[in-house]
Amino acid sequence: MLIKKSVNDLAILGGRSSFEEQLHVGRPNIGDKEALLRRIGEVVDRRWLTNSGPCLEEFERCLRQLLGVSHCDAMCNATVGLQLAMRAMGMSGEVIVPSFTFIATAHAIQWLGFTPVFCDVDPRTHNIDPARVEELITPRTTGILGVHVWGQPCDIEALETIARRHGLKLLFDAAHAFCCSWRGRMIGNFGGAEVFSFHATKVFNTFEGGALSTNDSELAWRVQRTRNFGFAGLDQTDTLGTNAKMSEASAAMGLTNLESLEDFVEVNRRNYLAYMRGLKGIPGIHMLEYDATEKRNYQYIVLEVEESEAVLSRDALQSILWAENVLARRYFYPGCHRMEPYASTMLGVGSRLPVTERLARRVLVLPTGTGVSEEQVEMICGILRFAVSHAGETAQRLRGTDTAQVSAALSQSRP
Ligand code: T4K
Repeated sequence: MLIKKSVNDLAILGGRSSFEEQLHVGRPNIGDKEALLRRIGEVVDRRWLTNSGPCLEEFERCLRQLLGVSHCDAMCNATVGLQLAMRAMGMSGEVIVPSFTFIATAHAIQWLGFTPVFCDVDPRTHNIDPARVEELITPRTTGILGVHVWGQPCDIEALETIARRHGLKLLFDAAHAFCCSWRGRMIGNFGGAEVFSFHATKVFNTFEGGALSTNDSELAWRVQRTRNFGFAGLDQTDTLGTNAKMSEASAAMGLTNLESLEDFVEVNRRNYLAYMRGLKGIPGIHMLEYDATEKRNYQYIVLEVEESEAVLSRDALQSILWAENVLARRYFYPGCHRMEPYASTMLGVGSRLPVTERLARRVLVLPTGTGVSEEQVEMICGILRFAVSHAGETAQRLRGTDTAQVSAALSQSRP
């Protein structure tokens, strides 16, 4: 292990990087390669590559069983899954959504020609704040799109109450929450529907992919129709549809990765505990704690940096880590409301989103997953501890360095 003895040993100040290879947030977890190749070989031999083949049917059966839900339809990705869900649920006009989420959530609404109305989040959970939802409801509001950020469920009960009281549809973006529970029941069972992402960077991936789960049979039927161009039979459509199908290769990856899902979560949990130990007591570094009494996938290691205590800003710490080849991410900087096409059409919206704005300045997400070992976690914690314990000198030496520029330059070196 490379030991930093003076600030000159920090890679950002000319020292050697702690890691030879870059450590990413969201390196894919991949199960048994032999099993995957065998399944893909069978797909090729069958010459049945997509359109509800045997792999997809088996995969959907496994998903329903795992989630304890009556319908779970695999999709090409979560973004399109959210669009299908909103259409099938009859949303229109305005949809209330947090700004502290990946841009896909807002874009899914806007893509349908609806208006995302950005709501602030709870500073403790980073999830949509039900206390702020009601004040945003107008005669044009038709739905609430909650996001289970970092795999921590929203305040489902409070959102259900508001939705019921105002006759609104309730949909959950569960992109982060596969294999998580709320009050002992699996995510996938709540609201009108929930949408998972199985993107490469998620705890469980199908290369690209996602799934929509619901206990509403009519809704599921509409989603199945629209997923496949609206076909009701050969040469016959009965509604507007799109192509949101999952291929057999993706379903084969899904079946294979399901066999290792418990291992993936266990590795994440071990890394999470190693981070907890390693970061304990570092001034200004606060790690998000998961509820150990519920199922969690521990896919995101989320820090909040309090600059007044750490003496280094979140951005400075990110640049320090990047120079060491630890590609920490500022999810969800700068907040959807500050990204286009929203920033220029929703001027001033930030003033009603103080928590979102604060989190966008403070949050830093660290690498985990099966591509990261506990020893590497300890090294990452060691770098952060060293930087913060030498914060005064480090900050002084970094003065005049545009840390954003350092990160931008380093990002060019990505594969
Ligand atoms: N709702 C929420 C709340 C979401 O977080 C997301 C996606 C969605 C909806 C939409 O789901 P999908 O439509 O994608 O199913 C990443 C993911 O691309 C995105 O799926 C995810 N959220 C978001 C939180 O993170 P970026 O822009 O940070 O991705 P990128 O390409 O920088 O990948 C992250 C790191 O992962 C890279 O540093 C390298 C590594 N990586 C990535 C890929 C794709 C690999 O090592 N191998 C790979 O194959 O958004």
